[in-house]
Amino acid sequence: MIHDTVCRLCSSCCPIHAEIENDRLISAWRKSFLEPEKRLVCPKLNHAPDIVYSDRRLTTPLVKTNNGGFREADWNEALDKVVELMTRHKQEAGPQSVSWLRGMAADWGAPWDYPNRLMHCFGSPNTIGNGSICFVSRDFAHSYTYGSMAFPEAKSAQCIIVWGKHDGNTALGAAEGIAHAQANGATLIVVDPVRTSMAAKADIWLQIKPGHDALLAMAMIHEIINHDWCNTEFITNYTIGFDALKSIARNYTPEAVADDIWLSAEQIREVARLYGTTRPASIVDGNGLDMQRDVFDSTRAIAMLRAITGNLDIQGGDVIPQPVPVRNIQMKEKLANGPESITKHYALFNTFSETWGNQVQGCIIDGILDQVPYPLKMVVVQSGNPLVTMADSSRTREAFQQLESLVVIDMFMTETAKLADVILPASSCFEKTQLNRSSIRNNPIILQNEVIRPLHNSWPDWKIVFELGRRLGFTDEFPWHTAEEAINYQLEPTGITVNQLRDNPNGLRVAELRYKKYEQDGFSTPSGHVEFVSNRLAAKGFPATPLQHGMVNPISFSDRAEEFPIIGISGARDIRFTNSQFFTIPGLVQNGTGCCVDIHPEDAKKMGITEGTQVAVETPKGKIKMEARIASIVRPGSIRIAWGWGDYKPQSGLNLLTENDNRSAVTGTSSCRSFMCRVTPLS
Ligand SMILES: Nc1nc2c(c(=O)[nH]1)N[C@H]1C(S)=C(S)[C@@H](COP(=O)(O)OP(=O)(O)OC[C@H]3O[C@@H](n4cnc5c(=O)[nH]c(N)nc54)[C@H](O)[C@@H]3O)O[C@H]1N2
Ligand SMILES: Nc1nc2c(c(=O)[nH]1)N[C@H]1C(S)=C(S)[C@@H](COP(=O)(O)OP(=O)(O)OC[C@H]3O[C@@H](n4cnc5c(=O)[nH]c(N)nc54)[C@H](O)[C@@H]3O)O[C@H]1N2
Ligand code: SF4
Ligand SMILES: [Mo]
Repeated sequence: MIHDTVCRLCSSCCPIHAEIENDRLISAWRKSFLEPEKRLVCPKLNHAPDIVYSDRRLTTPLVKTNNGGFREADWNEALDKVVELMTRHKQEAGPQSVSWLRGMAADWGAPWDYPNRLMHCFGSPNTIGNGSICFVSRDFAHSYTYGSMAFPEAKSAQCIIVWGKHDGNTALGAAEGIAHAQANGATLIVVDPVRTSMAAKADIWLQIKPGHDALLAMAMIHEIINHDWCNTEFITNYTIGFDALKSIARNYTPEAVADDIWLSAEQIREVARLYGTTRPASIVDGNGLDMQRDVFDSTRAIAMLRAITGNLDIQGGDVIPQPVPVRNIQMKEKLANGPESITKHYALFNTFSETWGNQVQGCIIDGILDQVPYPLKMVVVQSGNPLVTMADSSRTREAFQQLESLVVIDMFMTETAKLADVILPASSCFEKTQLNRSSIRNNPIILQNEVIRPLHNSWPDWKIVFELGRRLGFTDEFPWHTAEEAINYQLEPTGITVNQLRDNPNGLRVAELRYKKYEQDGFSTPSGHVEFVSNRLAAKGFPATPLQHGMVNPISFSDRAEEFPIIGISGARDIRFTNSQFFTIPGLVQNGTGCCVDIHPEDAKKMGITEGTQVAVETPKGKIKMEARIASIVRPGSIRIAWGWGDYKPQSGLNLLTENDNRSAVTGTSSCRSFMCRVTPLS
């Protein structure tokens, strides 16, 4: 039988077909608007049965023994133990001493709302996501400019700028849209310090200096205004603060920024001309901006490029979403007059959206190690592997080792799970029904379906949270015994039910697709207009317009460039893996190829390094070992380091090199993307 569902093996949430026989997953493949021979194939999805039926899956709850090992437990005992720990810490140090830390794998829609609801009932404001380094800081920047994150409709664009994104490896549906537009004659511009396969296919590739995107965007804004390529009608009717933007951008002419960003003034002018004069044009911004301290200003400046050219909310431009009016089930009201969140220093970021909440995960480490702003005693880690994926792995490890109580909800025994007091085995994405964020942030709603029953003694995440809620005494707040009941409750305001979604596997729309919604509705900002100047930011002492007060050096350890002369770039999300996942799947790991540092031939020669040499990469924070790959995909003086290997090969964990000390005051983002380092051959 062929079933419809959504793949959640990475955050792209591709709609898929799954072939099931006798409750067993046989194979799965992506749905696509392209003819079969043009479709992109995902190796992770091809290996989905190997992942699901891996003999390394956690099969039953585990409880730590006195000698530091684990013993098997049943769900009753394991959940009672979690309740006992949470209750004890609440009595001793207050409910805020318990935190719920979320990784990316369980999704950010309903599966993010559930633990928020649980923790709010419990009295703790500390459900924390990793959004300060993934997606949410960009969402914040878009939202503070025009009310919500705009979605590139690259598929029907005539000019596309891919800015710090590598969809060919990370979001195959989006990559198909870009390829389709290119085949129809669209111009493709890629802004990336690395010559990715997307950059290789581009009409223009801007090999920008890592972390310096805000300067490029401001120079383009200046150039477009200077040549009158703006959409004057849009600016006059739907924006505020244009004169201020114009005057600040004047400080960032192509000539003024070119050397600092490794580009020529001609290159900047040409890209500004193409983007400024081709309609419709869309900009695909990505995670290359996210892990930079300056992400908020670079993304705002890019957002403003969309606005001055009038590419907002038009077909083939960047579209303002039509969110699905689901019920907010987080029960934040339970926290009224309760303790402040451990991320309280990021007040604007914490409150810019109804549901994102707290996203500065670095605060967890401060709470454990420095008791700042107050002590954390217990963390529940769900669907994340912070020991590998959080910046500054040594400090993160120290913190989790010192932590009094740790619970981990995962499918596999990770570096993080090894430190846990209780491990709860989660079901895979094929074993559970859920409502993902990609569905509710914009129409249509597409349901992720349970296509096989939960394996072994694993439970779906929703069931774990609901059962924990009931055991903590919140029986009224968690009345649901199936995923369907909970989803129907959340969907009630839309009039759509799970059954209807199952009857319409390609999705149901709550609202008809409309462009230029601003003509009727304005933008969801305080002024109702696109805001080139933000009074909300100014009131809190932040730059009202991007780069109003210049830019600090965005690259970590720049003050120690004499000892650490090379720029390290965390990059190369591999199409076979998702962050720290799937390295134990034999068909995907293929003898470990890919665990390497890309070094330019000129640098390699100077350093005495040849293809395959084992090298050490070092920063003031730590050292890792990898193999050298000689490749002119990076500029001399910079290297690209493979991402995600730290669970499988702890000595190759990239975040041993990164820092969490210098964070953006607005979004708490540290620059775990770009840092000064040195490379030495080991043999
Ligand atoms: N230096 C550097 N640091 C980075 C990044 C980088 O590129 N460079 N990337 C950053 C980004 S964008 C992100 S999103 C984070 C990712 O950080 P994490 O979310 O910690 O990353 P993953 O390695 O994907 O960990 C997911 C864990 O969830 C488990 N899992 C999978 N499916 C499920 C499920 O359905 N339920 C449950 N309970 N568990 C499940 C997996 O086994 C895995 O252990 O890392 C960030 N850190
Ligand atoms: N196969 C696979 N797919 C994934 C994931 C995965 O780990 N593997 N992770 C999922 C997750 S959690 C996320 S957030 C998305 C991320 O997906 P993407 O946004 O595509 O993220 P990356 O591939 O990490 O980085 C994008 C590009 O940014 C470039 N870059 C690095 N530094 C800079 C810079 O300073 N400026 C600019 N302009 N570019 C820079 C990198 O070289 C890279 O080519 O992918 C999701 N999908
Ligand atoms: S890109 Fe691959 S792993 Fe990610 S959601 Fe799509 S099919 Fe799944
Ligand atoms: Mo991410």
